[in-house]
Amino acid sequence: MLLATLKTLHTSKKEKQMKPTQFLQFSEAVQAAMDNDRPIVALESTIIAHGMPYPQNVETALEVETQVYEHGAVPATIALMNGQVKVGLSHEEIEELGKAGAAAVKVSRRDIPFVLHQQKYGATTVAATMIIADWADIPIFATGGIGGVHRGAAQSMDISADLQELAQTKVAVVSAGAKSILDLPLTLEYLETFGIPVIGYQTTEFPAFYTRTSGLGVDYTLQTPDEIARILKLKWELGLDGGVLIANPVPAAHACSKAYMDNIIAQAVNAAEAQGIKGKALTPFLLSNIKQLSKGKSLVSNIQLVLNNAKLGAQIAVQMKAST
Ligand code: PSU
Ligand code: MN
Repeated sequence: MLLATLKTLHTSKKEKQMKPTQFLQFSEAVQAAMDNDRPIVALESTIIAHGMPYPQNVETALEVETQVYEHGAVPATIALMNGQVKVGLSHEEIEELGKAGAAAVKVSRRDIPFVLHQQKYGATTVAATMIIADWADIPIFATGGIGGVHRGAAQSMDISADLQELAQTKVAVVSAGAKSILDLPLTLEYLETFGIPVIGYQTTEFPAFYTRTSGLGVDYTLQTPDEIARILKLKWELGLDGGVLIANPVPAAHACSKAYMDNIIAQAVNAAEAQGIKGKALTPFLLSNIKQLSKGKSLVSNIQLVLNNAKLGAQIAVQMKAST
């Protein structure tokens, strides 16, 4: 009886570990990297369709891919297109998605089967990109900023599904922290509650996207991609599944001033409140308002920090393969 129960438990655990690889459509470059056991960095597509205007979104997405290549890894931009889960996009596909912009569905965990079934363009958020990267066995993912606990969440309960995904999915996300459109102290509390380690890369402070500092700490400060790679491996070898947040501050030369961004973010948050913007529309609304209010100034920082994260992501992915 006990043995039967144990066997059932064992099987169900095994079944849980089975990944739906039959749904994955790898680009040639990503397939070749997989076949040759080369390092790969996953990249998201909401940042392309909803995070930046055309054509800078496409230019940035392509530069990000170049950055990953230049640091020894292969980029795998993830999106849903024509009923397929794409792991790695061609330049033409990146262009299509960038042009589609807000017409592409913003896809988080709950949206994946619907958008596949409807054969729509789906731009994957941090949460959905983590899920698909995990299906494809890609443990490193680079982006700009993650979603988090929104200001006023005690009333609205608006907490990004990105945080819950970090709690359960075995992927390390390289970001420049989070924008202060969010309640950053509550975001860090949530990460702590769900056991998600926050690593500061060469920083003791949690960066706030446009700025290198936030006045808030990180759990651990690490100095090299090699050290990060070793600790990620150790965490997962110990069976401590779930994600890790790697916080990489925007390069100093491209950081915005805190006072300037605080003022713009406050205006954007007020506009959202006045117009009653809620749910999945809130983050894109805030992002596009900030862009307009800063007259493109914030976009320069945004592009540079994403490139910087792509570089670190590639360096960590290379070390993950090197230290086996
Ligand atoms: N924050 C940014 N830029 C972004 C996003 C968040 O600074 O592009 C995008 C990411 O794709 C993130 C998503 O996963 O928004 C979070 O949306 P929500 O808050 O609705 O979960
Ligand atoms: Mn939300």
